[in-house]
Amino acid sequence: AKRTDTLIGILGVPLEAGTGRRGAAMGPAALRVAELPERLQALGLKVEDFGDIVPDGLDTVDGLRFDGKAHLPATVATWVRPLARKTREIAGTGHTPIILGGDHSLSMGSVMGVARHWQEQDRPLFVLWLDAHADFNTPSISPSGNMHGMSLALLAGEEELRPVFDGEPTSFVAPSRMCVFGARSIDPGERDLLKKRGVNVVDMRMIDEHGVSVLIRSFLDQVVEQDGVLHVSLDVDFLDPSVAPGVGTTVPGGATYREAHLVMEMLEDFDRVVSVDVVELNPFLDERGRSATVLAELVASLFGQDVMDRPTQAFA
Ligand code: B3U
Ligand code: MN
Ligand code: MN
Repeated sequence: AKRTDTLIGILGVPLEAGTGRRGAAMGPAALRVAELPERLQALGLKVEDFGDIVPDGLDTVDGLRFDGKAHLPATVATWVRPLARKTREIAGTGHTPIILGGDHSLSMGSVMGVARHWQEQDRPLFVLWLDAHADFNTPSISPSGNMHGMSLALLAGEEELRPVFDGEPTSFVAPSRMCVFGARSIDPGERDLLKKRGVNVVDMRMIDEHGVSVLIRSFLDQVVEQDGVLHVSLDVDFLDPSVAPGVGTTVPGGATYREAHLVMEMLEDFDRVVSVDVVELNPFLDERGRSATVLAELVASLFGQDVMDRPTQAFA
């Protein structure tokens, strides 16, 4: 189904300070080389590319250290603060933001921005976190200290992470409105915290038993019941490494090419996706652009690329 009235706003975030490994800063460039914007244009969408975001100066985040328990938190803050402002602005002008990463710590900014926008509109925002990991650590429980493993915890409002936004509240998405989908690597402390906060976690065992379609549908039904809107955060490692090898932390047993496309197609039918992040692509580790191309195809699928132009399924 074509959606010619959708106005897309693309924004690159060449951030890699949230990972233990370099290369993700080349992600936005690789996704543009894979013609992600052109693929959406070819579907009839209006696409505006806002280029790459410029971080604030390090002097603006003095003293952000988390007692040495997090790796480069000040640098991450210099990116996610302006990103929150910019994403809110892009959403405010009626664009559907598509944020090209960059590591997953960027979602601290992108989701903060869109969450504030939708709060002004009195629409509950839900978050679908397509990822091998839950990214629900805090500095005191993280085994690695890497900030990309903490973004969802910040968005759920964990007090400990508030300094990233200079003490501002970060609880704009209720944990019950978050769904981690595709999980297969969760740290012990992280697992306890997820349970305590009541985040929905769909792991690979559930996907094997029930299939992606039933599980995605039951989450989307909740969004519809509460008349909400949906942010989709797509981590490359949601996919199996054989499909998308271009990522720093490969975890075996991920989603297949077909499962991932089915999720995207269901999201397109659903028609309530208001913003998207594509994160963790590491072109330095990719094989001849394969992963970048798969991601560009998946985003096209999410915005209406299909084989038969079938009528949209009924989502009441
Ligand atoms: N949970 C681990 C591993 C990890 C999280 N996200 C990624 N890796 N990409 C951590 O470092 O917090
Ligand atoms: Mn992630
Ligand atoms: Mn991950």
